[in-house]
Amino acid sequence: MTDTEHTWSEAESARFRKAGHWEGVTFGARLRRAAADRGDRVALVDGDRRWTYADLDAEADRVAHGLRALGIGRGDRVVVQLPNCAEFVLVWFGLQRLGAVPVHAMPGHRRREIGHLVRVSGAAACVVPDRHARFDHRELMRSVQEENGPGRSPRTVVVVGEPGRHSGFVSFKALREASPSPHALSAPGADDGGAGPGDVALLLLSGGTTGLPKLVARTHDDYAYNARACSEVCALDERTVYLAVLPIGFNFTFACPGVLGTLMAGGTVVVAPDPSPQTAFALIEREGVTLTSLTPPLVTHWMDEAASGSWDLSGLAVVQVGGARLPEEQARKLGPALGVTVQQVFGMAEGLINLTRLDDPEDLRCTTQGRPVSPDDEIMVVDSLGRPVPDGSTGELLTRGPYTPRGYYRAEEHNRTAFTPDGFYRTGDVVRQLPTGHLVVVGRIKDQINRGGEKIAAVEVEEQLLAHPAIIAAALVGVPDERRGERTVAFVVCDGEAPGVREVAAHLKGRGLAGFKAPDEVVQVPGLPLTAVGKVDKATLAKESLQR
Ligand code: OOB
Repeated sequence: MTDTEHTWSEAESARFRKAGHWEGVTFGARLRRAAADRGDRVALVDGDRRWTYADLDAEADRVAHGLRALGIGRGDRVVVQLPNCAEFVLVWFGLQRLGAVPVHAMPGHRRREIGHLVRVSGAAACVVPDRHARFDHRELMRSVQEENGPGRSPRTVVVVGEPGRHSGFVSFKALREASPSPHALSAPGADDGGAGPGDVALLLLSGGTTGLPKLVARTHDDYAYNARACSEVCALDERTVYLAVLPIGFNFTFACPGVLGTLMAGGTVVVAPDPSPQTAFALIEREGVTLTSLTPPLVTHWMDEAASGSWDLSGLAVVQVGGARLPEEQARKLGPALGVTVQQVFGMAEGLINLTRLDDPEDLRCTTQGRPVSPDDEIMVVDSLGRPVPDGSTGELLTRGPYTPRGYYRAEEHNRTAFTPDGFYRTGDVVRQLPTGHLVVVGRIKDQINRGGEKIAAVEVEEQLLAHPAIIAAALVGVPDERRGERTVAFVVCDGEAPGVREVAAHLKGRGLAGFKAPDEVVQVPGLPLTAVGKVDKATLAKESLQR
């Protein structure tokens, strides 16, 4: 199987090229051109450190040179698990320069998620911090290597910070300093390792509904279009200063329009080391930030801090909110509270991005989740039998288009049900489409919980709950929560007394699961209710938990 098997047919590709969506330029080549066109403009800011486009280009060469010396080359996958820091961007472009493929991991991922990413992608290397949020990522890498057996992947670990005593771990500093000079790579393929625009440029992690998360392979052509289409809707230009508040590897932060959209428009990306309003507001003042993106749970904190009146946020023009449904009331308050235009973003790692337009009437901006960014995004709203519903009725959203690949990466079996035979992705989201084309997200049919933008596949957690000696049956359910939109409740059937929330969290942590997947509440029940066809009746469980 080739990695580009789930991309578009030759006829469709020709259509997207002809329409001008796909420009036929790799990310490595784009950076080279940007350095030539606007080398002295500031591209990236992290604390006191600044990189112009020329610096970023030279840095990509240095990193590429160092990685190449470690045996990494075109097509190799490299898991990047870094917190918000400039190194994420430097490593990302260093990999692009080699034609290698970054796999975007989240800082909160642990042994189970990282081990899975490494195995599915067949990663040659991982790039991690030494420690972050009181967690030692070197230990995590060591246990992944151990789990995969002697000599198994990842064979190389690059550490931003202190590599420690682990043999074979390389420091990022040493790696980049080993380069003899900037522009050390020699032609041909000096810009992108000889990668083609239709090749896979990166792998994104899907929110997931299955026991093990799926990966989405995005090509240079499609992902650049994703970023550019969003950037056009947001009217970005060289004056744009984007603040990366959410995890930088999250598709929303990275390319909707985010980091890539800003760099492609000639603007400046500022990295926020944490999402607190205090940190962000200080950067907004100092750097003249014009655009940022948030998930709904951050909105309240930001409004509270803005109300203190001690910050000058006058440069900030647009705040995007997405990843989970933004309640209308908050949408209406946020604009005036921060003195900005609020833009709703309904997107997915699988492709399709919807944005409210900056000049949409206020009602549309506050009550809808936007409309597709590309004129060639196809939308279908269907009933449970897959038949289109009448206009304006609710149903499952299916989509196909120039930046929505036709299948998950190396997931043949899952693809048979996740996509229709004619290539539409079944989002699992229940929506209603207005005559203006705007979508309103009203619910979900996929077995996934959206905890304020953090996606949790119920089965993944249930499988691990069953590994607890006292738990006989388990169902993870999302119930409404004021702050996060949803919180998780684990209903468990036990032999004897049920473990408490803390014990369950410790158990899941011991199983290597990311911390945000631990249930917010554990409820013991004598048995799980079943539907007429014998599935666990999660709707009834959710209702019961509300009545408690
Ligand atoms: C973003 O991407 P993912 O892959 O973490 O999650 C996608 C899912 C969607 O299928 C939907 O269920 C939910 O997250 N979602 C929203 C939403 N935005 C995403 N549900 C309601 N309202 C919204 N505004 O979450 C993502 C990727 C790119 C840009 C923005 C978000």
